Amino acid sequence: MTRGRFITFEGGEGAGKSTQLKRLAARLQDQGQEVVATREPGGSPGAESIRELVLKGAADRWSPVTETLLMYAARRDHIERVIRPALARGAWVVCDRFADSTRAYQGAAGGTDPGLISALESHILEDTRPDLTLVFDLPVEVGLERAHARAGTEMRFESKGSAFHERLRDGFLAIARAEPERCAVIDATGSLEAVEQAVWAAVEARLAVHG
Ligand code: T5A
Repeated sequence: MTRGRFITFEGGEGAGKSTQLKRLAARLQDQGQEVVATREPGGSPGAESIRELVLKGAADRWSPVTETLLMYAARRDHIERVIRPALARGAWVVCDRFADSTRAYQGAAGGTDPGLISALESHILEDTRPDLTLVFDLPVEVGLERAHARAGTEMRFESKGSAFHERLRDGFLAIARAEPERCAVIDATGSLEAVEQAVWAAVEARLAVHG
């Protein structure tokens, strides 16, 4: 059985990832692929319990290092129970946020030692690495406006100041520059249809979608 493909969606708040992830999942299913659409933190029952802990409450409820450890505890459970089994049976896994969010939120924006994050990546991810990462980029104020306009999701990271969100944006762009073979930057300022086309173009160009 050929291993499936692993695509991650990354970017700041309100970038449009969740919306586009659903559209990509539907397009891949139309091509006859089995698709597992999932998210972080969360994606497995244990990791969803950790999500409740880490995303609720005051902005300073957890320190960046504690957040890093909670994200990685959730991520390991998600990898073991959902991502690896799906890839092993040949499914395409599309995941709303993954390890780059820890690098950007807890690392670049939060100040956690990059050495700790790299060590966790190598011990916890092992060979479960994305084949393609779509980095959704847009000005901070546009993303926060969109995030505030949609109801019902957690607010803990949105409530950090604009300097935090600027560091976050720079952090994601730095990851994309450092790993251009894995990452594609998507201009997230366009219409839903324009962004969908940009996502599909990146997926078709880099991964064998058909057959
Ligand atoms: N986190 C996560 C860490 O700190 N470290 C980690 O390691 C991980 C994995 C997750 C939080 O956890 C943090 C980061 C996050 O703060 P969440 O609620 O899942 O929390 O937050 P987000 O992933 O940021 O989800 P958002 O909903 O904020 O952003 P999305 O998914 O990028 O955006 P989406 O699709 O929900 O769209 C937002 C709004 O904009 C509209 C949509 O209709 C929606 O109303 N929209 C557009 N409007 C105009 N034009 C477009 N092109 C649009 N696209 C979407």
